[in-house]
Amino acid sequence: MTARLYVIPASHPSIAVALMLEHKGIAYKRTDLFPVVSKGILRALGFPGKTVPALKIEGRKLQGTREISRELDKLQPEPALFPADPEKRAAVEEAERFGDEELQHPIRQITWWAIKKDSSTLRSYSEGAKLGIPIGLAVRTAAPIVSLSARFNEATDENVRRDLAALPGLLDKVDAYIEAGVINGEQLNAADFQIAPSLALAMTYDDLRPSIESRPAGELAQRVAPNYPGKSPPILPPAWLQQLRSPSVA
Ligand SMILES: N[C@@H](CCC(=O)N[C@@H](CS)C(=O)NCC(=O)O)C(=O)O
Repeated sequence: MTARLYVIPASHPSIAVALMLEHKGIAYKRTDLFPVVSKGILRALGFPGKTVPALKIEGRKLQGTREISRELDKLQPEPALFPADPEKRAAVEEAERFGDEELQHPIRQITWWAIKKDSSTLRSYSEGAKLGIPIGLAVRTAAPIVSLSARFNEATDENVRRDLAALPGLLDKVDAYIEAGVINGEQLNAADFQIAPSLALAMTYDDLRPSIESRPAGELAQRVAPNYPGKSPPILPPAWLQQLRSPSVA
C-alpha cells in the first residue's frame, strides 16, 4: 500500500492520523506544509477540502480524521480502529466525535493565541519537520502566517479565556470515557487516536501540563502520543487558569 500524509507540523489531527497509520503498520511518506499556505497546496493537489490531515492512499484522496479512520479500516481491517460489536462501536464513534468536535478546536485556539504571543516556540513545534527552508528562517518570517492563523481560528482573548474555563469539563469527559472503558483499553481505537493528540498538544504548555498529566487523560496522552513535538513556557494569564487549577472555584 502506498500512502502520503500531508500535515502541518504539530497539528493534532495530523498526528492523530500519523498514529493510526503507524498502529496499522501502513508505511507512509509525510509532507510538511506551512499553515495557511497549506490550503492552496491541498487544493492544487486535488483534495476537495482545505485542511490537514490529508491522505493520498491507494489512489484516493482523503481528508479529515473521522473520514480517514473509517477508510483505513476498510483498506486494512486489522488491527481494527472500531470495535465489531455495534454497541461498543457506537460508544467509540461518540467519543471520537467528541474529540473532533469539542476537544480539538479549543486546544487549536489556545495554541495559536500562545504562538502569536511568542512565536519563538515555533522552533520546538517544528522539530523534525521538513519545510523546504531552514527552520530558523521559517520562524523569523512566520509572523504573517501566525497572525492569519490566529485570525482564521478566532484565537481571541475572549475565546481562549472561555476555552480555558471549559477545559476542566472536557478533561472530566475524557476521564469518564476512560473510566467507562471506551478509550485507553487494551486495544487502542479511533477515539484514542483522536483524543490523545489534543491532550498531548495541551500538555506541551507548561501552564496546562500540571493540571492534566496526573489524571487518566494525561496518562492516555502519554501512552498514545508520547513524543509529541513542542514546548511552551508559561504564557497564559494566571487569572485565566484559575478554574483549571482549582476546579471547585466557580
Ligand atoms: N476536524 C478536522 C480539523 C482539521 C483542521 O482544522 N486542521 C487544521 C490544522 S490543526 C488546518 O488544516 N488548518 C488550516 C491552516 O492552519 O491553515 C479534522 O479532524 O481533520
